[in-house]
Amino acid sequence: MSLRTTHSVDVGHVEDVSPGSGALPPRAWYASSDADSLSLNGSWRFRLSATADAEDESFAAEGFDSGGWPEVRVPGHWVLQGDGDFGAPIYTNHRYPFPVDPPRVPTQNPTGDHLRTFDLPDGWPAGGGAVLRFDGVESCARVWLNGTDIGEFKGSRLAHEFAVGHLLKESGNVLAVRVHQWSAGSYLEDQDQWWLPGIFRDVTLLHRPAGSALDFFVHASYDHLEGTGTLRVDSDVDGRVSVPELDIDVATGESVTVPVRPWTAETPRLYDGTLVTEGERVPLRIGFRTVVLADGLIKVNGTAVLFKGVNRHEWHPETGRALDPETMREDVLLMKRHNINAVRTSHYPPHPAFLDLCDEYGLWVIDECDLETHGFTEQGWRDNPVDDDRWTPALLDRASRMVERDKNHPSIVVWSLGNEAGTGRGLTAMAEWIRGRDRSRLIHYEGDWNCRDTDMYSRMYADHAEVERIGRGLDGGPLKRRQLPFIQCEYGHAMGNGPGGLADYQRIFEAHDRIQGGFIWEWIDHGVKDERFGFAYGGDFGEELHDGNFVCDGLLFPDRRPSPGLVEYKKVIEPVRIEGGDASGTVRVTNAYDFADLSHLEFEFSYQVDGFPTGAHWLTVPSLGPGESAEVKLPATAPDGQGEEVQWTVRALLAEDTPWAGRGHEVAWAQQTVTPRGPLPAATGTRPAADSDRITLGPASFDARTGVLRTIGTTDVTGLRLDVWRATTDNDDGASWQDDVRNGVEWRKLGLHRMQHRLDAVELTDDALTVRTRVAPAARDVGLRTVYRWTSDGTRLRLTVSVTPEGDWTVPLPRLGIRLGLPASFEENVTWFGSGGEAYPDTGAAAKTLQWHTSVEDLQTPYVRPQENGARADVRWAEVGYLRIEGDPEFWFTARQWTTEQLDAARHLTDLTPGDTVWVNLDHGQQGIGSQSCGPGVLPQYRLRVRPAEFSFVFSTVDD
Ligand code: IPT
Repeated sequence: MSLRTTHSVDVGHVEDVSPGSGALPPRAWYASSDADSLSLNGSWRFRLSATADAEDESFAAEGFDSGGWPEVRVPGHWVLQGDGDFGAPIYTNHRYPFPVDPPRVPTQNPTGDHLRTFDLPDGWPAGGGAVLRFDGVESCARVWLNGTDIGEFKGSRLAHEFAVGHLLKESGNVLAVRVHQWSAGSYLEDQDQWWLPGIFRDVTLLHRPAGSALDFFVHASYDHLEGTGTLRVDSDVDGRVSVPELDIDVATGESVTVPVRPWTAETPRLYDGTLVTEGERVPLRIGFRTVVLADGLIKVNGTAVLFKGVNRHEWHPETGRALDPETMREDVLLMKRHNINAVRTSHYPPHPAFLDLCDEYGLWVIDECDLETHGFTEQGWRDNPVDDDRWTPALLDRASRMVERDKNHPSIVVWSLGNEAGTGRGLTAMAEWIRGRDRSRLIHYEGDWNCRDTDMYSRMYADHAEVERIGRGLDGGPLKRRQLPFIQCEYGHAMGNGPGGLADYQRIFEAHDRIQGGFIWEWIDHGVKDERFGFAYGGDFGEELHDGNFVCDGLLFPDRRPSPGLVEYKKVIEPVRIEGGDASGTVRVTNAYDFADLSHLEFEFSYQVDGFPTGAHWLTVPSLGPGESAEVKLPATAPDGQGEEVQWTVRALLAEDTPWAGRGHEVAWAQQTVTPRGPLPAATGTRPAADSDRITLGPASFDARTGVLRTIGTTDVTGLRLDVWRATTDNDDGASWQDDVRNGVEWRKLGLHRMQHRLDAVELTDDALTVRTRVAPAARDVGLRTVYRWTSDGTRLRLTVSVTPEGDWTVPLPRLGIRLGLPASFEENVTWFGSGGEAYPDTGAAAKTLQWHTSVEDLQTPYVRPQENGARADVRWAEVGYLRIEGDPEFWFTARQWTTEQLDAARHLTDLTPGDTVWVNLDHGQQGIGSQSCGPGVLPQYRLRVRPAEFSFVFSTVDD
């Protein structure tokens, strides 16, 4: 049943499960070489109504006066335009933001009437037909041209075409599109993202000359044993296919086999060809490759591939899912530059131009259908459309629109039926249809744990131990599944700080053939640029239901700046492994590509003393084939560090410019310490002296009553004391549905954010000032006996902190170290020898240890929801303003212009403003990060267990 009133506006289709009516059958998406086309993007007149039937259809008639209407940009989402006059975005993860009563939708159904007029350009041919193409409209549209109703459609991220030649006029054409935010289609589009109505992809008028190509299917396979490619182009309209470079000139439908270079994501060789029909020339970009399931593995051109992938939603912080070509290219370039070789187009087919870029630059693609019904999980999957035959035509429409539109892309190796849609006959019908149409690719769907419909076993967020079991074939399951390869279609939830544990996953992936890699969730934070907050997330628009910052879980910040998670991933998946070799001075290099040799790389070698480079050499590495290794002699002998640490660094760099990065771009690297630094000075011998309210010890002064440090040289120091608290990360807090202990929640329950420091004694001896304390939360009997022992040699000040736990600690600590406040003027100058970027125990693979210099401001990582960030690992020494700190052992170094408490309380970056103190944390330990915001927590080896600890720092003053 759908809406029935006496009112005459026709809205029956909105709540109809059918995919629509009036559109042409789906076909390949291509740009003709010679047929005319007219972009109808641009400024359209716009009227927003609160309900689907508020306004009659007279606006679609010729001569309608829309003079008073405001304008919207097409492609675009109206809720992101109009300065709030056009409604606002809504973010929910899986809950439908409307009552679940399929296929009914709310009466309050924002409806945007879009109107524009256009003239045919001069020279638009008189003969032939014309097609009006919509590349994406959310979620349901009815279209009129020159007053004639030409049809309606759903399937937001799929192309829909209408034959309109008979309706076109030379000038004054009136195109009217009524778009409803909610429709029956919304039940099939419950992806975890903002709900963003509008005509968000291109609108184009295509001239279709008589005899033009309709639909065609390029079959280009590769025989890796023979080194030949076989090409056959099946075309609805007969014609010829030529590929000049290969001397190919054959009729459509005819096969030809010639020697070729294959297409792979690593070597994306494309051949330019042309399909010529009587009325049209269509450029082809042909990549020869063969995808099969063989020996239980996904093989391309005979070789098993390892996906080092990401899940990519389309996102731009200002235009939402309306992406310009530059943004799409930027995504691809960023992926290539970060060693990513695969994309799952979560959770819908992307703009077709993105797939062209994947063909061109080389990325394996899992193209996913625009289908998710996740919200039905709230009712135990009852009434799930994928298990209800009434919806099957809509599902098949979506499957066929994906396959037909995208079938000519060599980059697509797998079709995915959709995401999180439970199980049901509709999915089986989709898989059967796809198999019938395209046997040259494999089928994926994560929800099908028995692999009834799929060619691979796929899971999301399986923890390390389970992946290991799957790798070893010990996971059980039906026979069919046991014979299939495994991928993690989502893992490494990149929400806020993290994800942790990626290197551990990668080791497992690489250890077992059955595991063919994974796809990080996800590529980019979907923060909405917002004057109030910098970037807005769920709840910032006053939504009735929302899921907060769960929408910001990408490897890129919303403005596409790489987060430390992306830098980490790049290192973890690097395609060349460089390891310290034997003691005689060698380095072992292994080619971890699946197809490419190493001839495109050159290897730079250098020594560093105290983290400072001493000049570079080239390392001669043979052009190893995939999987091969070599032991290479170091090109120089190590310098004498004279007590300073000596390390080497090897960097694998692009030897030539490539389309995605220039010569010198770093692909992989490794470091090794050759001679460790000498021991830190004991810094003893000076006697502490007390006068009335001060104790002096070498360069330092202390409060005589409390034993608290006041100054070092001329530098005022405030609040130096033990610190165990960090502003919990999204991964510390975990997701509410997680069964495992969520540390962030436990920590707060225990009171670790409000530790009290009880002073037990201030003791002066001949060579030390000792301050004894007990640090513990109210209401609990657990505590940390903490002793600060200060000594000096006259110029340097040494602090040794000893921590002895008391009571029954059942959770790890967030951090263990000291914090201290320094003058705000020290903000500008920070130098350290340690990891360059942010690093925590399980996110430190990319921690390149050198001497670095920056400001406190630039040490911050701008997670959209503020949280613990910016720690530098393995720090030997740091200089903040005039204060030098050396650690024994190495420490984690963090500095901010606000306190941890302020960071913890902030909801957006705009809540944080610099105060008059630079707060520095010097940590002996940090709890790992894990991925519990939607995955496993911190692995045992990265937990900061509560146990006795002792660590020292030596402070001195830097000369200016
Ligand atoms: C999984 C979804 O597939 C994805 O769209 C996203 O929501 C992700 O989680 C979390 O950010 S579903 C989850 C319940 C495992």
